[in-house]
Amino acid sequence: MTTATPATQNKFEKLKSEKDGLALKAELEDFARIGWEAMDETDREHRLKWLGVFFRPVTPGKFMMRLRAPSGITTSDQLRVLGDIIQRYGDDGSADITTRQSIQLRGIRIEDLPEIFRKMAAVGLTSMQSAMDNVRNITGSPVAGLEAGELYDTRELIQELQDRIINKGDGNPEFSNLPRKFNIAIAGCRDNSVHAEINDLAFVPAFKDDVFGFNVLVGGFFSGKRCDAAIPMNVWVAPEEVIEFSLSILRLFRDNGLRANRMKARLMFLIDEWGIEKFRAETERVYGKTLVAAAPKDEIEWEKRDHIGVYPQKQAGLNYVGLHIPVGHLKAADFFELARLAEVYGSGEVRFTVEQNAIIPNVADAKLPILLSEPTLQKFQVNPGNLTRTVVSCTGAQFCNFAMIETKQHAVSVIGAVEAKVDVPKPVRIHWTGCPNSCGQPQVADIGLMGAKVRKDGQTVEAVDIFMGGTVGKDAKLGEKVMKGVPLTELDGVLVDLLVEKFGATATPTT
Ligand code: SRM
Ligand code: SF4
Repeated sequence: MTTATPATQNKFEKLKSEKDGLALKAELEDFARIGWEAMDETDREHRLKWLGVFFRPVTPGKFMMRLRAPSGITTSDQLRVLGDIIQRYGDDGSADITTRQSIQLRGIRIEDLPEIFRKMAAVGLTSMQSAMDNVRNITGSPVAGLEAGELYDTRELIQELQDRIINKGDGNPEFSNLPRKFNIAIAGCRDNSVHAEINDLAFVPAFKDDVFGFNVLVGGFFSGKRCDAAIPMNVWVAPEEVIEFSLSILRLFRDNGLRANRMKARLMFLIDEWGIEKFRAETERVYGKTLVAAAPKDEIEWEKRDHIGVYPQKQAGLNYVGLHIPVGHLKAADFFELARLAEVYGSGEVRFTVEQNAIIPNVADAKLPILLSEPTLQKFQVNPGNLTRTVVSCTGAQFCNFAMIETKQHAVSVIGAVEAKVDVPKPVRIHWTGCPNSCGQPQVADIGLMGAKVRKDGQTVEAVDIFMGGTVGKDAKLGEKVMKGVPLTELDGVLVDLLVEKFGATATPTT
């Protein structure tokens, strides 16, 4: 491991070397007893994140919990437990679907943590190692195993990889001290619904000599200082090699990744330092087997889809139904309702997407009309407007202290106002993110909005920088900043103009 001497270690390397975040597992009962104010500050504000629990400076004492949901898959039992956990916090209790297909709970009190962990474990839920210098939720197609045109059902692979990385939820010290966060995506469909190219390690479908496998991309990341799409590593792996190969990359990163400066600790900086040839050779050394050169072509051929609406599955007579969840926000009652719908109409499963929406799989043809007439589908629609349906938003200022602006409520109100003014012929993907950290992925959107502050009439006001040109799936490319500092009060007008000029929108006829 490339370690600095204690005197030159940055704050995070120091706190990690003093005590592993996983050690807090054994201290939860103590924390519950003494309360958050009496806790050691470093444990409370940093190390708890190894268990997926975040102190929120914006709402001190009300913690956030980030779960893991490999491929975005959950069950009705799990959703009921999540609803139950937040219900007791009244107005403080809420949740959000994240841009990595997972769930974050809010309002959590430290005194309840031991019981919460017990309840979650009983239904197979974990938040282990979901934050800080760990591997984040592993993304995969939300319609894996359902989609007629899929090339490979990635569900088991993703679950097994997660199990190996976090030791089935017990925590795994082998991977609890990476130089920085690490994102993995495994795509088995032709539409790249996982945004493979923005992950540190991504597997995209590719045939080598007619055998199915994956081409490997490495180094993709977004940060406040730099954003890069992942680059090809010139490696092809068969499905059965994905896990050991991924663990080898993690070991390589753990032992060689740059640690002195956190702004330069993501995988891409190691690739920069070594060059991709050396990076490949070193991976081969750690993997212990000869790596196979990439297949000539990635099988990413379809336009990006949002999975909202009703779609026939490959299983005859069954459908998956994608529900639009406005900015991914859920209350306790919504969890209970999604669980009920999934049990009554489907197979008890609900899946989440990187667009912060939900899918109910396995709905029989005969049950479809009744499901579609459920009152909940007025709120979580299957056919929202072309702008509303694609809005994605990060947490923003309501809970995130990095935020320059409030995002989720603005996203709903601004897009609602714009949609009332124009008709757009097809969905335009609009992503909001509260600051340059880019959790809302503005660089993959048709129109990306990044929080900023500007001076207007002598006052500092909330604004956005506008990004355009992001494409995902076929010919993926990161969007670029095209406008700076548009005050939120002027944004609907600016968006209307952009939609008319670039996306064929027309003014809504007035009656
Ligand atoms: Fe993120 C930090 C929320 C996806 C890049 N992100 C944060 C923190 C933890 C900051 C904080 O402590 O307040 C945010 C928590 C706010 C809160 O209370 O919710 C936060 N990030 C999120 C989520 C919840 C946004 C959302 O509304 O969905 C997403 C959780 C995903 C998950 O389930 O794990 C989330 N964050 C992302 C993504 C998108 C992705 O992974 O596809 C990115 C860009 C991709 C990447 O990481 O390469 C992203 N978040 C960051 C960064 C910049 C990373 C860097 O290398 O500098 C930070 C800042 C940091 O880590 O120091 C950050
Ligand atoms: Fe917070 Fe910024 Fe991430 Fe939004 S983009 S959740 S404001 S860190």
